[in-house]
Amino acid sequence: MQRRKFIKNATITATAIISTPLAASYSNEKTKITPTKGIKPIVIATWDVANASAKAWEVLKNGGNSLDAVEQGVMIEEADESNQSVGKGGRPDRDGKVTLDACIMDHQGNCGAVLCMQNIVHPVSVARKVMEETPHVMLAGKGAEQFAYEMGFEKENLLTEKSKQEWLEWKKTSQYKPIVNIENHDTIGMLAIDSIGNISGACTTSGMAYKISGRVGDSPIIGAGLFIDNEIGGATATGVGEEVVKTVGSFLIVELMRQGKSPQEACEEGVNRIIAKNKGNLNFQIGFIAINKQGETGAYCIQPGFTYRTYSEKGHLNNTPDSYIKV
Ligand code: SD4
Repeated sequence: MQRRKFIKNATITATAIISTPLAASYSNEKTKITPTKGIKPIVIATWDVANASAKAWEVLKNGGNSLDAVEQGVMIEEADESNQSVGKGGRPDRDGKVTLDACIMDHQGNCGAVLCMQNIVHPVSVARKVMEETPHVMLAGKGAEQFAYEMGFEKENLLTEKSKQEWLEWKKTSQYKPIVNIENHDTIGMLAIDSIGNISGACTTSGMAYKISGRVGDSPIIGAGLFIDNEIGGATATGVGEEVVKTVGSFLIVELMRQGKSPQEACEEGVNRIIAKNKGNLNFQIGFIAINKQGETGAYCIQPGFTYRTYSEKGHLNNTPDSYIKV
């Protein structure tokens, strides 16, 4: 049976580079919270991804839905070769292969993901196809790539000359040091709430630079790198994915909002859980952003240096959240 037919006929229920300016001053004090007033529609995205948030806003402003907004938004970063953490131009694994992870989740709780996929510029769109065209949630490696070709995606070399030269340089010492902040460009997690109040999210990355071949982080893992519950809100993560996976970070934040916390309070608690597990060794970055059903937003991170974009009728802002470690 042709694979495409199988997909259609299936009856299975679908159910970094540490820049090391670290350890300035640790603080356990409660940080001052300035909650963002609720507003809809709105898009919120990790890092200073102005073109991506502008694209998502264009979709929302024209009455588009939140799922299209987040997909089209993050596609901008996937195609941007100058962003070396996402899509084409992403830094390779230690063997020189660019492997991409992405996921997407809609307001009905549907989701799709691709893990460790090569040669396709837009993993988020393949993830959406997994969600919409198959009875599955995740496809990995060669299977994901093969599925992408069957869905009409084209093969493309993702290793740009710049990323290749940097990798060749790295190979001289082969020291694995996850980057804390790649200023302005990093894994993109995006959440949007549209004018009828539906929330969707997407997350896409090339993962940690020079990772062991086959390594997958939090970004394509529903509940870790991204989670949406349309009754409550959504959350997404950036940073060292292993730590986010261990606390099922994005799911945790949504559940904390369900218990009554604001997006800001929930992000702080999510980061604090990770800090509690890593006492004395906070030599890494984690940043969370979150949105609730009212369109209120929040964000928190371990290290200074993380920023996030919001775009609503109030304007297009590059925001600097509070961090656990102070400058
Ligand atoms: C990962 N969370 O693969 C991603 C990488 C990232 O900032 O967000 N870098 O672990």
